[in-house]
Amino acid sequence: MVDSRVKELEEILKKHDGEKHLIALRGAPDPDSLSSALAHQFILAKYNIHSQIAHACRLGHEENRAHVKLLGTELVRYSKDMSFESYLGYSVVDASRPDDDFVESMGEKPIVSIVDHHDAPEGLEAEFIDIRRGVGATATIYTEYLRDLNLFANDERGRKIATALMHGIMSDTDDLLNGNQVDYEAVSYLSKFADLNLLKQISKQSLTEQTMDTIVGAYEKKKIYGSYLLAGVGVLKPGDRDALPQAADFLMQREGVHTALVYGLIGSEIDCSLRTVSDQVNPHDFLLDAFPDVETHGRYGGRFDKGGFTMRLGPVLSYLNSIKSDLVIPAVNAYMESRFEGYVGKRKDALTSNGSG
Ligand SMILES: [Mn+2]
Repeated sequence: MVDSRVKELEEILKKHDGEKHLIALRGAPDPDSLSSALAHQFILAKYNIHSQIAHACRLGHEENRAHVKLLGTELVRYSKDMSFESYLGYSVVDASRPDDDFVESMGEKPIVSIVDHHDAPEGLEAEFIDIRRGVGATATIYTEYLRDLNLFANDERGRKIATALMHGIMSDTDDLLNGNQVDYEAVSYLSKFADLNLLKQISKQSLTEQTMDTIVGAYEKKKIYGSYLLAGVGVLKPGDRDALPQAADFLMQREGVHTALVYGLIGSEIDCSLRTVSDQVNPHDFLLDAFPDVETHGRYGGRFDKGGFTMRLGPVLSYLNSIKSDLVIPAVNAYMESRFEGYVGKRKDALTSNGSG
C-alpha cells in the first residue's frame, strides 16, 4: 500500500475519542467540499467523534442543493446565535483555512485536520495537514483515506458516500478533463460502490425559473465581437448570482464563440463570470487588461478556463441604483461594452468571424 497519510490521521483521532467536532467548509459549499466533509464525518464516527458540518456562505447552485438533498447531508449555516461551546476541535476540508467566523467562534480550540488540494499559505497550524496540489479534488484524497481504512461497503451509507465523492471529483475536474491519474483511479475505485442513477439525478438538476430567465436574458442581450461574446443581464438578486456562470456556460455553446463574459448588477456591484476555451486567453490577464478598474475597485478569482470578478459601483451610482435601476443599467452597459470592445479590438483572434449576433 502507498504511504498512507490516513494512518497518521488515525493516530491523531484516537486522542479525541468521545469528543464533538465541527467540520468547517470554506466559502460556498460545492460538491468537492461537501463530499469531503461527508467522508471526514464518516472517518470521525469510526473514532467515536461526533461531528457537525457547517458552512458560513450561502449554499447556491441547484446542483449543490441537489447534492445535499439527495444525499441527505446535514448542514448548518453559521449564525451569530450558534453555540460553539460543545465543539472541542474542528477540521477544514477542501481549503487550508476556515472562514473567519469559525476561527473567531472556536477561539483557542485546535484545528484537528486540514485536507486540501489548493495552494496554501505558509505556517498553517493543525494537528494533521495533508495538502496535495497536484490532485484534482479533495474528494480524491478522501477516497484514498476511506479505501485504506476499509470503510467503503455496499450498504446504503457506503453507496451515498461513494456517490458523493464521485460527484465531487467529477465536478472539480470538469468530468475528469482536468483530472490526472490519481483522480481517474479514485473514480474507478468509487464506481464499485457508487449509485450512478443517483449521480445522474444530482448532476442533471433542472434549472430554477430565475436561472432560466437569466440565461434567456443573456442570450437575448448578447453582443458578439468576433469570437468574443458579452452579455449583460441587468439587475439580479444576490441569491441568483449563480445564474451568471450558468448563463456563460450556456452561451459558450454557440458556434464560433471561444470566450464569453456575462455580467449582472447585484446590489452596488457588477458581478461578472467569464468562460473561455481559447488557449490565447488567460482569464486573469484578460480581466485585468480589459477591466483595469477591477484591481482597485473589485475582487477577482479564477483558473485557466474560467474566472469571475466583482466591481463596486461608485457611491453615486449605487445611490441611483437604489432609486432607479434603469438609470444605472445603461451606464453599466456602456462601460462594460466600451472596455470589452477596447480589449477585443486589440486581439487578432477576434477577427475570425464577422461581428453580427
Ligand atoms: Mn476542491
